Amino acid sequence: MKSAYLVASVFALGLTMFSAVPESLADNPIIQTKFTADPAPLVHDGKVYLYTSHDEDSATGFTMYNWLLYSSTDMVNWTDHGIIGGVADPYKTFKWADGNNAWAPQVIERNGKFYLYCPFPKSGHMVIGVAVASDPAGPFVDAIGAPLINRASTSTDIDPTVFLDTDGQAYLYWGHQPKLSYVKLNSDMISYAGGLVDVTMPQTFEEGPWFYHRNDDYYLAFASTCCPEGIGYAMSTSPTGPWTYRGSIMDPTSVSSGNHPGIVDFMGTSYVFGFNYALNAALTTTHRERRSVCVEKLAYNPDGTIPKLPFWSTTGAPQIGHLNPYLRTEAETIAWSQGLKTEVSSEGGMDVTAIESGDFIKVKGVDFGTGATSFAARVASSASGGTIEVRLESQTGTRVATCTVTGTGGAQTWTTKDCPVSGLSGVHDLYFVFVGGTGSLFNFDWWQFTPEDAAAGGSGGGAGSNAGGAGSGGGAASGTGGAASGNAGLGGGAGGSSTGGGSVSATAGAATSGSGAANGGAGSGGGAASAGRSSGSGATSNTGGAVGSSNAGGQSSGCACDLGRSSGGGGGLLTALACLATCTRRRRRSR
Ligand code: FUB
Repeated sequence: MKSAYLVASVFALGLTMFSAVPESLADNPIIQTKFTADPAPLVHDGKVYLYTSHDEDSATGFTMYNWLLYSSTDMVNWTDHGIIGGVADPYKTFKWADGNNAWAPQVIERNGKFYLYCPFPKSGHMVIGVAVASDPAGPFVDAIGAPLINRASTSTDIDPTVFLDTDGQAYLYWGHQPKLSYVKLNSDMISYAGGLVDVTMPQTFEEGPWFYHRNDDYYLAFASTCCPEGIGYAMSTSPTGPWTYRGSIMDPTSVSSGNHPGIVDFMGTSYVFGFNYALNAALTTTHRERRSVCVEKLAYNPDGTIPKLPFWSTTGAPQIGHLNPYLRTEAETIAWSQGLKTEVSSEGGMDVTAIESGDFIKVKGVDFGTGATSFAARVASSASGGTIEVRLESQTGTRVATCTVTGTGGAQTWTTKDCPVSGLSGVHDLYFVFVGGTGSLFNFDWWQFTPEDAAAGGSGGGAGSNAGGAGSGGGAASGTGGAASGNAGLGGGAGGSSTGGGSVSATAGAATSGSGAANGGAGSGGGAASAGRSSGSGATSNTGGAVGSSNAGGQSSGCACDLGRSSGGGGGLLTALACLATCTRRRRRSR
């Protein structure tokens, strides 16, 4: 896979380097460290959780053993949460599975539980299993110890899509032509009432149904025609049809064999996910099932129909907001990368590994505000290390920091390197360019910048995290307090004290393994910010974190925003903005 990324990145850069990019856009495909397919997005707690199937690096046909999870708060920087379930050891969620073909999954939340529906073979035919977790990042546990859908008589029981209607009735659709089927799930989500219903298929239906509701219409999007596959859709006024074919969301193209829709609304915008073969195609003209998930903005006509999109672009969807570099960010939060892999970190969550000289990570749309003074990187090296060059806008852009990493005595023996930064303010695409000798240089777990006003003393402590895990303090007033960053997935950072000696309201997050919480500093007027709660393996919580930071420092007006969440990420941006607006109004009134 390593060589694949080198070539693929050259391919992608070639496309982007020579074109003016007016706004911060994602790079499609959105995941470069693994081959991913069958995207199933879930919006939960201010974040998009993206479940995918996983094509092995060696795949020619379908070679698939597990399901992956990524998350984002801005649609361009995606945090890797690793494997969340599978059919083969060491991730065998379903002990009775044959052990291969972990195909297209979908996860839905109901009453605080997350249900993973997924197809795979048992006794030689495809079945659909269900697993349950109390956090979107798992761990997912086999819910019934047997298939939920099990018909030896057909090979069409694949690609489940699950939907919970406003009346509380949940539906599970699935299928492959010539059969599209559904059941009505019971409220426990792990059993169903009545029989299996086979449906008259919408025109061009091939596989990969995605069932959802918008206004008064029910939608069934699907991989259409074969092969190549585009994305078609049908609409109905009833969750059980009849389905009327309404056209193509994306026409098939000869450069791509498969496709598979996943559609969500997030922060007021609709998105469609699917996949292409761009990373594989950059290496070879040979078709191999090494697929890569992509995303685009989706629109609706006034009558609910969907204007057709071109095939997956190389730019993807626009970024929502900016990433806050003064909050701890997992190194595996990536807009684009070259040559890298990820692995489970001994400190919780994932880390970036297989770093060789010339590899890089791009993090898109990072807002440094008035300026940064230093850069901290959590690193480990069983070799002699190397250098992280921090550059702006491109791999060869202006270098604002150089951080030398030395051997730490082990690939999971972590240390934090602090390095000075110069000339860094405003919004930039950030590049971590890795330089050194031959072979693997070091592993990279997380990073964080320190703002200018943190050293000078300033307005108080921000909190939260771009990537879950530990929170971080913000600027300290009067030279006290200041940043505090915890270990991965373990603790929250303390907020700084405010001018006049406001106290730090909380200094640690939840201490359960793989979880992190961060609370912002309290001000002399009693203001407090609490944000960036996350759980699981380093779930992204940029929204919460950013809000914590924005609301950092006790304000003399005594305004408080509590944006904590019980699981899985930061507070909702809209809630945060409303709170911040209220605080601002109060502060203005108190002047
Ligand atoms: O990824 C394996 C299979 O290929 C899926 O289940 C289908 O939708 C197609 O994408």
